Amino acid sequence: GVLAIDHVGVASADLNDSLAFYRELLGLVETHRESNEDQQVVEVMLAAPGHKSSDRSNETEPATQLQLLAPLSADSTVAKFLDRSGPGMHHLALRVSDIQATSDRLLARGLRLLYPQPRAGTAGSMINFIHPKDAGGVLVELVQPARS
Ligand code: V0V
Ligand code: CO
Repeated sequence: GVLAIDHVGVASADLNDSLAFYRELLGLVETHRESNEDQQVVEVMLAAPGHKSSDRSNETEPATQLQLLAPLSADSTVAKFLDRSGPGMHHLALRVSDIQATSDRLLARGLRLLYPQPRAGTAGSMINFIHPKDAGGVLVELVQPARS
């Protein structure tokens, strides 16, 4: 099942501008940066500083992050998004324990996944996406993290 909200993806036309806003002005902390050739994006992950587990939540999952996305080429889905919609919220990523099991359940209900098999996501994760038309207008990413 779903373990947590893993990240929120924001499409950026200028990573330096976005980092000036989220990192310098608002104080989020950069945790990871990677180019994903398959997706043709550069992505920067940011987290809130001092995120701590509370006794109440008994939380064991890592914090939800912000994923800034900039296109590596005009072929990138993010380039197309920026052309059509401009910068802004792009996708909602749900962390799952077993992406295959979750995918099978969604496919059995007739929802469309974008890829027949999971593909390479950030930091060794496996990712797939639910078509926004089958998810209330939101591009929903499923992400199964790499084993730590
Ligand atoms: C398009 N649509 C969206 C959308 N992008 N709705 C919500 N959120 C978005 N981000 C709408 C669009 O307005 C259309 O609605 C409808 O979906 C179908 O559009 P389309 O023209 O047929 O399709 P495209 O060419 O706009 O492509 C949309 C999809 C594409 C979702 C198919 O963006 C895609 O393949 N995305 C998956 C890969 C991806 O997003 N990679 C970047 C993140 P109307 O106008 O018909 O009503 S990579 C990442 O997150 C990584 C690596 C990670 O986390 O590890
Ligand atoms: Co993502």
